[in-house]
Amino acid sequence: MPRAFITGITGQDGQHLAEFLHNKGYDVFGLVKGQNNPRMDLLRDEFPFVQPVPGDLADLPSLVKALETSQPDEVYNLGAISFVAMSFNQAELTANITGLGVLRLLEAIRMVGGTSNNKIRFYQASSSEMFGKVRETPQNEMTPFHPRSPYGCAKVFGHDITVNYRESYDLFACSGILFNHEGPRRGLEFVTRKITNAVARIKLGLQDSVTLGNLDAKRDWGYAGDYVKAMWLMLQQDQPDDYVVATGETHSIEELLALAFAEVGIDDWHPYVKQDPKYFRPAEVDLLIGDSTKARTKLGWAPEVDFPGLVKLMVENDLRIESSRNSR
Ligand code: NAP
Ligand code: F7E
Repeated sequence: MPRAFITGITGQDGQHLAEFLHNKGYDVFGLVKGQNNPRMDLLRDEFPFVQPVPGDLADLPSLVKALETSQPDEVYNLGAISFVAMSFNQAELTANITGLGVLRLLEAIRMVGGTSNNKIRFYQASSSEMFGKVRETPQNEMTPFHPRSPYGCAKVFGHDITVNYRESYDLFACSGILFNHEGPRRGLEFVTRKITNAVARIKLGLQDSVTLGNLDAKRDWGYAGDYVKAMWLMLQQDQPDDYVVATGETHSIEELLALAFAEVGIDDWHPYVKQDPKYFRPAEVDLLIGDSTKARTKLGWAPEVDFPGLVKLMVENDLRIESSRNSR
């Protein structure tokens, strides 16, 4: 059986990828940080097939040990401080985990896999946030980077060091430049889930309104379940390469609000939405839209869930969760 090691196993993508690889017959190992990680229960209950391995992206020896224990054929680096807003307040931590963490894991792979004929295949979770103040629209693999947050800067380092290790040490290292992808497992701090959860709670009479920041931002939002397939496909190719993964459509937060509220029968969302400057960022990424032609032609990848389908999926899930939580 092939063996996969995933950092960020407790996050949204880690959960989808673990499920996907398990269904493909992989032995799945996942890096879990902390001495009493609150998400261990989730792993044990919902993903009993995942073998947890202790460690932290800030700690090289723990990564070496984790690779020695799991002996993976494929390593997926999904672990990161991934919340852009938080990266402005904890920039050094973000640089250390989201940026330097990639370097540590690549070094661990070189140490454990050997420097020549290294068989371990590596996936780096790069991000559309690297395009930031976009130089062209839509963005593809050749578009120059102009990050607008400490998170974006750390991801540029992670991306560049992945390319550099591929070119310097002949590692099979790929970088997936993924645009926003969401779903029922998305953290409540991100705008899509914040909205779908609030809509469910408003419908059930559990809250009156939702307070947001910049409503003008536009994103290319896809479904996380579709995007983890692209990660895996990258590691099945003959040659390592980098790919943009996106839907090619962009939507505003106002469109998201309209769809989410309509899903529960509310035609006018305005009375339920407030704004607070505390949710605005020091610098914004205003318009992201990805050109994933390379992934579509070379990997044969295509998204299956469209934007209205994604919003529906998320609102229905939050209605289910909130009603069962409040009927106990
Ligand atoms: P997420 O839900 O925020 O998950 C982040 C994961 O990183 C969690 O499992 C977290 O563990 C782990 N982590 C944090 N600090 C760590 C550390 N010091 N050592 C080891 N692990 C650590 O993120 P996601 O949405 O699944 O995204 C997965 C990856 O793709 C991230 O690298 C993100 O930056 C990148 N990305 C995401 C998107 C998107 O739209 N979702 C788009 C492009 C790129 P705990 O649970 O223990 O905190
Ligand atoms: O913000 C605006 C906010 O936090 C989206 C991460 O997975 O995708 C994600 O980063 C937009 C921004 O995601 C609120 O200003 C308005 O313009 O949901 P988000 P993100 O910043 O796009 C990229 C690709 C990643 O790589 C990241 O890891 O929504 N916005 N009002 C708000 N955002 C939040 N969170 N909360 C608000 O109240």
